[in-house]
Amino acid sequence: MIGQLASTIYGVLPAEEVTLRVKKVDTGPLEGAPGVTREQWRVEVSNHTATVGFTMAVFLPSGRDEPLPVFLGLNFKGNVTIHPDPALALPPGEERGERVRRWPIEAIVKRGYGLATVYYEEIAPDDPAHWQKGLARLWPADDQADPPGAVAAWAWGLSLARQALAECAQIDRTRIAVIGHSRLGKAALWAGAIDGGFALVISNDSGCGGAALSRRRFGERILHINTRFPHWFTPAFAAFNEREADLPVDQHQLLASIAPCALYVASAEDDQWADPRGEYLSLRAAGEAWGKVLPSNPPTVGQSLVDGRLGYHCRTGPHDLTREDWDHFLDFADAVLHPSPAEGN
Ligand code: GTR
Repeated sequence: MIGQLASTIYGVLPAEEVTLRVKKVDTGPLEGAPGVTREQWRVEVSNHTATVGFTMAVFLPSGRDEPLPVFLGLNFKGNVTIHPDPALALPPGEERGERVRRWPIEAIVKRGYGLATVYYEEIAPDDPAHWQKGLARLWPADDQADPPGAVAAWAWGLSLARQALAECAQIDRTRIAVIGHSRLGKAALWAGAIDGGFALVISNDSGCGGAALSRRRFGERILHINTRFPHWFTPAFAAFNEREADLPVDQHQLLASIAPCALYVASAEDDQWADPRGEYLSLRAAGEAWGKVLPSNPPTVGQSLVDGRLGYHCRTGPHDLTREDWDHFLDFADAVLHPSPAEGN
């Protein structure tokens, strides 16, 4: 199944041997957040031709020795935007702390998790002319059949970031969750499919090319996405522009290929572009891979449905990653990753 998803949609990752070098370049208390330690890691990925690096910001409960579960996600605007701490320094030009509301670091840490994040354009610039200037520099230049696109590059970056985290004594390598919103939700899902090392995959409003069924032809369609973002998928995907019925695979098979890892899909009611119903039906159709039969209709808006290692909610409001979404994710993660919350919580 993964082979067909790769050849039709995401592209086939070259079988490149790479080595990782991880260096902690900064550590200290997170400003204004008692009990949280900030770290910045430089991760260098090399093969025989080049070395490409990225900076991962890691937030951990201070003074804890036992290995912790951790959330890993790419961010849209730079590590500097997820918290106002002046020590966070990437990339230049962005507004410090501008995206704080999407990353409730203190709440996550209080509940006994770490959080790790990388700026997605450091993995692959989101630009049709330049996306290959990131990690894709490590891929061979020769024309391969079904070459990967930027979503696959972001997913590969998540997999490498997971491997870097797995080497850290403070992190429990068996309890790493990957989370992504929107295009980064597509990348999180593909990361969960190609890398069996995650314990939990969370897709938030990932829509077309993510959790939503393409054959429903609702909201964003393959023609839209391939026209606006010609660099996201393998070129062969464009053959299905306005031909969804002919697709040999659909997105429930992407979700199914994540099994037996725990999976949570989240939608937003006003985000019809991402087809909330299509996201739920896709999860339902994938349920068999976990031995689950989910109800025919999604749960009431604002409530979550959890059945073993599968979860879903649709909240009110627009396309976004909100505190309400995180509260559901944390409740689900508590059930599948069993953190030990910080004392006094
Ligand atoms: C939209 C795109 C969606 C989604 C979103 C995002 O423009 O149509 O597929 O990826 O961007 O990532 O914010």
